[in-house]
Amino acid sequence: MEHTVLVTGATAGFGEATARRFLAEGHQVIALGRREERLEALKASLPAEQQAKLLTLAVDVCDSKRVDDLASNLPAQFKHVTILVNNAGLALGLEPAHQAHLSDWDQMIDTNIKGLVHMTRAFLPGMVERQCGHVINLGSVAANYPYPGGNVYGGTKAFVQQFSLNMRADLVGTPIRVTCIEPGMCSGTEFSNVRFKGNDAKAETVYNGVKALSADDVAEAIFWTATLPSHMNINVMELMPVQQSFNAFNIHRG
Ligand code: NDP
Ligand code: 8X3
Repeated sequence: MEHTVLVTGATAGFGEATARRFLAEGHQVIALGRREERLEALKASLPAEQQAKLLTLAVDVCDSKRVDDLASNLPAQFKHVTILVNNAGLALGLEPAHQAHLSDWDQMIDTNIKGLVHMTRAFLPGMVERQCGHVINLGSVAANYPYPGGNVYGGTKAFVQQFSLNMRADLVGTPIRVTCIEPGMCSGTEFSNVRFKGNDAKAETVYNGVKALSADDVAEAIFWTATLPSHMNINVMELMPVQQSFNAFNIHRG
């Protein structure tokens, strides 16, 4: 089946790689992001037959009015979205909770939780009506393993996991699928550049000596999940580089 895949945060990282993956397989893609010039560059980099299957929309997922109206304002060619990839998201800062910036917390909650929820509410009714759809949410290992400075970021991703599972509970009896993809350390995206607010040298050090996941690895996981036989649902997929694992409990002895 030819899908129409809406990917949020398609101007960089996982979202861009996911858009490219689905386009390369002949599917239609609606690519969203705030940076219009990146969307234009994505389109310009594609062969003509893929350009014809790509709709780019400069949308801030925190603009709830725009998001709520999105589904009813799509051109006819793209209006039946079959896969929604809620990927737009960010971490800001790594300070402990008592020193973190409240504005950073607000932006993470507005994007990773409220943006994702509004996108879902905008597109899910059409999927249920047409009895066809898959919502794929980008969670994180940060939902499952606390780490210092992860405070609100990890909290938003724990929300994404539980919201995904609760949607599965609501949608049983329909063919609609819901998946939460939870990557660990991934390099080659703008995630750490954004977290460290443009301090690219600091962002680079995060990945020193590690063969981390790549955006293409995550796009592959998303594509695989989305193209499994229709009776199969991946509820949660956690993936890490082989060089990443867990830590022992941190005991402070007084
Ligand atoms: P990038 O920073 O490379 O990409 C993030 C994308 O989100 C960009 O396209 C950005 O586009 C978009 N975005 C951010 N805010 C908004 C907004 N308000 N409205 C619309 N789009 C927005 O990050 P990654 O690709 O690495 O991460 C993608 C997702 O995966 C995020 O949800 C992240 O939390 C999660 N993740 C990342 C991991 C990693 O190690 N990289 C690991 C686990 C999960 P623009 O600025 O143009 O709007
Ligand atoms: C991104 C991975 O470990 O930086 O979600 O939180 S981590």
